[in-house]
Amino acid sequence: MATVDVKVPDIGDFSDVAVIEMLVNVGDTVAVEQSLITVESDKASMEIPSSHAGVVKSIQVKIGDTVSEGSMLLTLEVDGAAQAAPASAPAAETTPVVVAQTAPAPAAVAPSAAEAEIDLVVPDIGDFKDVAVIELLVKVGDSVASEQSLITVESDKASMEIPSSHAGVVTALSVKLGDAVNQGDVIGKLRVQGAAAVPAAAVAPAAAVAATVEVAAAPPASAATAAPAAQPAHQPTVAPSAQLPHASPSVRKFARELGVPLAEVKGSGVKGRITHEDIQGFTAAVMRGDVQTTAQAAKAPAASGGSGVGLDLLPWPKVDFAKFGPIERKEMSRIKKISGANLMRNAVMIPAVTNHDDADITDLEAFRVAINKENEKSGVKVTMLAFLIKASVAALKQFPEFNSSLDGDALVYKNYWHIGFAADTPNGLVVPVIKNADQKGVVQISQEMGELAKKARDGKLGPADMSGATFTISSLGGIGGRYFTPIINAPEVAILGVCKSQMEPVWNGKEFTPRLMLPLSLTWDHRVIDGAAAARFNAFLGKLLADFRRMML
Ligand code: CAO
Repeated sequence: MATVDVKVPDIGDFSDVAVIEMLVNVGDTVAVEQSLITVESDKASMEIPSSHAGVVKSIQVKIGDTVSEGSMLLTLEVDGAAQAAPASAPAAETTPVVVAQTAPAPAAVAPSAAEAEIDLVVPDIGDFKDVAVIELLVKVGDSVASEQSLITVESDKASMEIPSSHAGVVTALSVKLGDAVNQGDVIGKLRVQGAAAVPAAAVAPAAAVAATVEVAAAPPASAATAAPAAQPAHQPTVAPSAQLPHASPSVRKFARELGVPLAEVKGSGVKGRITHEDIQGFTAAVMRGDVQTTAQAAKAPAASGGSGVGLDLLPWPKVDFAKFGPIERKEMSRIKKISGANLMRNAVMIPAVTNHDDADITDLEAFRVAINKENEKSGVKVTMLAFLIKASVAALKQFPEFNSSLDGDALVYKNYWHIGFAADTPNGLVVPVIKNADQKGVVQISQEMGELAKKARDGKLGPADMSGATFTISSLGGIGGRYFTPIINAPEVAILGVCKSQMEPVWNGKEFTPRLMLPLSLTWDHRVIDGAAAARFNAFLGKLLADFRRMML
């Protein structure tokens, strides 16, 4: 067995593009032209194909790395025939799979009006002529966003998603599957409102529409020797290799966002192509328990004894909101999309219970105010949250299962105390982590928290700042509210929610006295923790906060 270094081929003007997806692992067998990684520039994403067939021996790049033409990607173990091909030449002959380009907005728009109907027109699609419509991605009545894909067309070399030039409601579609279209053809009509109803040139002269293009990789000359006989030298197919699922870039992206393994989805489109609906159907089937992904099957406990009934939920309601009044559609931020998927999993998969309690922080708050006054010049403000982090570490040491994680049927107890805190940012919620909080004082914790919160607001937190937490605190104390039910940040097993403290009359056995009471809401995973332990945890925490001297005991 010989080895071949696979490098980034000629990728045109793109240099220093970021690796956003690894499509193979060490040990995988790859075919010639099979996509290895996806890279993304500010204009396009692109799949980089393999110059040879073989088995992946080592991978030299990871997600987040930047690569250019000639960058080393991986080393393949190849057989004799493939080895005969020069190692560097085939790489230059492989064609990356381009997944997004821009083209000028083509729509001819009706004169200015509050509401108007415009033609949906095929934009400049380069040299492609008489390309067949292979997929209708919208139907009459659908609300579409500007640049949302409307149809997929396919030539003998490429498939391409034709985007909408405007946001609006589709009122007519004048093409059907199998029709051939060219640049300038009208494919439907769109009802647009407000500014969008003004002619496109007047609104945004430089407006560009994204045409998503997936170019079929032209097999290298060496493929004739290296490729199996069943694969002809020229395969006018959209997918980069027979081993990769046949799906358009937006469908691949959709599957990635949902965590759907594309290779396990059966395509119902033309030539077995996987459609948006196939991904939705697969997800629904997994949720119902009708289908199990390979990863789920591998993780399923041997003696689960489950009925496989699943959630069997109703489909998500589809409402044309534009029917009832003006609407505006905005993509959610990246952070919201990622945290949303995580929150959904945690909310659905964890049998969570929340215990509410109050801690008397009258003396602690007086102490906090006093030391902040003393240290006014230091620039570091000690926050209540820093005391809560310190007190939580003491409670976690007292009740170690709160600092554990589930691993199958075992509990992993962590002998380190890294505390995450939820931080509200303009782009959404993030959870930076104070590492080794047990080894830090309240002043240092306050200082680090200030720095991390600033980094969070500036969008500069790195993965290392947000990983490794063993327990999380979500404080809404600076904002308000009484109690809430925070969602556990898996694989942690508990989270403490804190609301705004307020003066309350508290009975001391003889009389009501005004005390500053802090509302605590502890959510815990009932698979790991029992209600009694949760009540004890809160009581212990309350005692520490009521008299911080207990921290020394
Ligand atoms: N009770 C009463 N007042 C409180 C308090 C509490 N529990 N906690 C903080 N405060 C006060 C502070 O003392 C401060 O008052 P001063 O300005 O008069 O000193 C003010 O509220 C603002 O505090 P803060 O929120 O800026 O600081 P913090 O250390 O308490 O919190 C941080 C920092 C990053 C956690 C916070 O800014 C934040 O983002 N909180 C939101 C977290 C969140 O969204 N959680 C929900 C997750 S579930 O969706």
